[in-house]
Amino acid sequence: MTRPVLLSGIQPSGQLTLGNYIGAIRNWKALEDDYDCLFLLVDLHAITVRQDPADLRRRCREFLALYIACGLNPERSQIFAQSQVRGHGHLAWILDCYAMVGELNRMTQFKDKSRKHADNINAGLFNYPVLMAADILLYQTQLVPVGDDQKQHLELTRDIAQRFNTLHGEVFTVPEPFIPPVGARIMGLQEPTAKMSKSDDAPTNAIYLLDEPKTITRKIKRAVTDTDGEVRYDPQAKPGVSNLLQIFAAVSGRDIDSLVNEYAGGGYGRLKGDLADAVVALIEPLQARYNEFQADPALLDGILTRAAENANARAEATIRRVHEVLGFLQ
Ligand code: ATP
Ligand code: LTN
Repeated sequence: MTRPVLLSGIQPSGQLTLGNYIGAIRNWKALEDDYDCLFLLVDLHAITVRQDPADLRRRCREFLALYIACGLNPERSQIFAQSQVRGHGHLAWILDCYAMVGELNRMTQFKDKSRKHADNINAGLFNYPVLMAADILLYQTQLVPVGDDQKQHLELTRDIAQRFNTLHGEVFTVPEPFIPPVGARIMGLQEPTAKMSKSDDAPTNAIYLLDEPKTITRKIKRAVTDTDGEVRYDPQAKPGVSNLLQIFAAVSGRDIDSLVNEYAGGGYGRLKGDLADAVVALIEPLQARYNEFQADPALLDGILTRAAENANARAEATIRRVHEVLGFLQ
């Protein structure tokens, strides 16, 4: 029996956060057995922002080691770098001719990143969602597990696929997003009205998967809350406390109501202390496994190379079909 295809990606930029884990990686693991999975280190996407080459190379291995430490199975799933399969850039060019400038102009990530990197608003940043569409459509993907911020890109991918199929026949599978019901948008600890992000300049705003346990505890204890002292879930009026409750629900598997019942009236101290313990209990074993994998670079490179070979063959099949319907010489 062939399993449906699942694909997702993370940029090898910055350091992986608890937001990446809750919004993306742990859902990949939960779905891994039921799908034929491809997990990309999207290095072509990462260079839309300037990267140091040595750091980029190091991070690709580091992220892979963390994925395996989080429980992904490289024997079963294909984990590789986007740049190892030339078809991504190739299909992105073709799909550029099926994506409208007006559509790309509406992408909120483009607007945010343009504001953040005002000195380098390059064309890659603008075309970023088309490369993401290529990643997905190249493998006839059915399901794409992502955090809430990627929903708009997924909708664009579906529109591009449908537009292409209407003109040229059923070439692409139209993918569905998978957005987790809890934890799809973990906010910053210091700035709880903006999402926790792995390439933020303010390290106390994010919990990194490789932070030392005492650093994690300190960051959670210093997280911004408010002054009314009431443990209640209300993201509008109480973004800080609501974010802590959301993180707690995600890492403990409990629902927010039961946490509110337990901590109501107790002030924020006990909530923060218990949350810090729960996060550390999740992350400590993961770090121990990470250190083992990191000590074996040959193992990591072997995983990437094997997966890239597998993915290349699959990508070629789609590209052949695309060339045929477009009238390119074979
Ligand atoms: P960067 O700051 O480098 O742009 P990022 O932290 O936004 O990075 P991405 O590589 O853009 O991370 O995203 C990887 C995956 O993690 C995506 O599926 C994204 O939706 C998810 N994700 C990122 N941040 C969060 C968050 N704060 N809460 C939930 N999911 C998140
Ligand atoms: N744009 C995504 C990363 C990404 C991705 C993908 C996610 C690139 N290609 C394909 C899912 C499927 C982001 O999180 N910034």
